[in-house]
Amino acid sequence: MQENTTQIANSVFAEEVRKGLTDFPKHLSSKYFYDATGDELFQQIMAMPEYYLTNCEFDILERNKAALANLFGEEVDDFSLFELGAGDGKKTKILLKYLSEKGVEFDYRPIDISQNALDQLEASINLELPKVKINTLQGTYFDTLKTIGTAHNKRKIILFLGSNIGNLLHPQAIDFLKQLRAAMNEGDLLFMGMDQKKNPQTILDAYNDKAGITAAFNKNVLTRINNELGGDFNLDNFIHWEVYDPETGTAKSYLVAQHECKVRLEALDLNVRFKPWETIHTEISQKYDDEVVSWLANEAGLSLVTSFADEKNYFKDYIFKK
Ligand code: AVJ
Repeated sequence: MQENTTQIANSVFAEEVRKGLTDFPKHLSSKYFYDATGDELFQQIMAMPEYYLTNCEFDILERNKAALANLFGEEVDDFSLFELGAGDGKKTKILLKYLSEKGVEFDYRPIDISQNALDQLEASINLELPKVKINTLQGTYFDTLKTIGTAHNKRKIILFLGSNIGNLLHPQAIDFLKQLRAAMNEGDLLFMGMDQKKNPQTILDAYNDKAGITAAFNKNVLTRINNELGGDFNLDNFIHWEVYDPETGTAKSYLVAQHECKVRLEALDLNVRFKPWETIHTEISQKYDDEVVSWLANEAGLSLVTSFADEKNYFKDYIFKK
């Protein structure tokens, strides 16, 4: 079963890579950054001083945990806390700890694409917060939304932290929010972290750190292609490049070929040519403001309940209802 799922996942990866590298201009999806190495690199990114997002959201949760516990538990005696893309749960543990110390009835249902991440999260929760009832679910956001469903018999609080939604272009984000809405009942809440527009230099620094961790993270997609699809990308021929458009709030990551080269992808029986300075677009990290957030919510049929910001207004967590 596990093997089967892996094979299907591999063939989706293979076909998306074929499509992306034969398109013009070339592109690869940022969801393929995350294997064991990519997870580790992302942990390092979250610990970098330039990557302000994590600290900001950590502060927001820390300072508002009591208010959040009230909102989540309001008028119900039990609820389920779902989390999409839970990762290591570092930020969520602030809430889990507070709720469990206050004796609030709830269960925690983290969802992640990585079974490895879920296993580690479950082990650490059992150790650090043994009173928290945890139920892990492996899968993509889209698969698991169906599982979350409207049939769930308790109030659902759906957490989607870290501005993970920023990987989606607005039309995709609206579509995703619509699917979330469809999984919600009256009274359910969606709690979503969304990184804010700010000084463009601050954003560029966060996505182009001096130590080169983000560059290594970006190039990890090429390493995966080399390892999993028999590729022979020379990583040194590619540079990490970040641009930010302050008008649209879109940060974009590229890998840029410094020299002409030919890459062989054995598993796809495919040869790919790069001209000098040809690009592969690998990620978008969208930045928001209140107007854009209201527009997205409105398009998806969600309404804004309230929001929480850090002191610098770098980052906001929004609460939506159906
Ligand atoms: C996990 C999508 C929120 O876009 O900020 C970090 C990923 N990419 N540095 C982001 C990422 C480069 C991150 N998200």
